[in-house]
Amino acid sequence: MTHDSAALTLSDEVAESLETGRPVVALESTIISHGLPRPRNLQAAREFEAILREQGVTPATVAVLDGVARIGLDDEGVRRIAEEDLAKASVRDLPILAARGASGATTVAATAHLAAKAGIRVFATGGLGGVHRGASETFDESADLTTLAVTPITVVSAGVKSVLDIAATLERLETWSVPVIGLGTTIFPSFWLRESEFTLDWAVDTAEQVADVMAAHDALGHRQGIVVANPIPADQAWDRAEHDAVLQTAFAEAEQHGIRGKAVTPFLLGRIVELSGGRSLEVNLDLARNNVRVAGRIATAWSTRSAS
Ligand code: PSU
Ligand code: MN
Repeated sequence: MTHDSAALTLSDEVAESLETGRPVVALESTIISHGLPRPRNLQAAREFEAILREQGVTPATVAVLDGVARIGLDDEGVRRIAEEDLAKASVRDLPILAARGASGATTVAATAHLAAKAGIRVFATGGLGGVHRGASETFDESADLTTLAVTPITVVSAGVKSVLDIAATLERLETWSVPVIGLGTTIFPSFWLRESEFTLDWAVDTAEQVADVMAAHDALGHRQGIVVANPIPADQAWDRAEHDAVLQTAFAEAEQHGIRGKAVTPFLLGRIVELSGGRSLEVNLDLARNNVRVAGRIATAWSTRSAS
């Protein structure tokens, strides 16, 4: 069976799950190719998929391979996103990769865009991209935000990394009318830490309540994404003092080396892993696994609701 349209190819498993109303969760590939070091990244990509399968949820890892936007990868595809030096592909790169038959790992923006086009409603990532510090001069704001303004998908994220300007990121999400809901908390998490100094207006306690918001959002005809902010459990969070010290050094180095634009996020993530002796990586993996699990529950609640 083929599920090709001009722009997208769904794996058989993903196509069948969507057709029969079974739960599906999209997973991004940039976190694998640029966000986590090799060889741990391959193991992580497989683990994220396995967590969903254990919940009876179909994983749809998204990437562009040889010009084809793939929704759901086979073993070889997962290996490629972990081991090849792929381009970091945001939404604007998609037509270029397609026309050239080239490959790329999709960011939150590109993954959300493609997954929503395929009819997937729930997506798990580590941390959302956002407004970078100094953006009032550099204009560096992730397309993750503008894409969520026009893309109907629920993204589970551990907030945004403390390397970003969190206040500005939350302001932009407000401007674009993207709902932000804390899961069990009104404190916006900051990726490796459970907290930030910013609070949210709304919290829910269960996946079913997230599905209720999704249904109401649809009923109102809203077409934005929804951000579910899922803090890392307290016993898995990074020590704040170490976190602050490592980030300060990584920032200073990015500045010294003149790192700019789309290279900033991968540079900082890589240096933070090195400077923390791998501690930040463990936290990153824990929070991502946690988000995948929660996304699985939301997708299950959503498919149950849609079936009734
Ligand atoms: N957060 C992570 N790891 C990552 C990213 C975010 O914990 O690898 C990636 C995501 O793919 C996100 C992208 O979409 O970084 C944002 O990059 P930029 O700031 O250049 O838009
Ligand atoms: Mn950027």
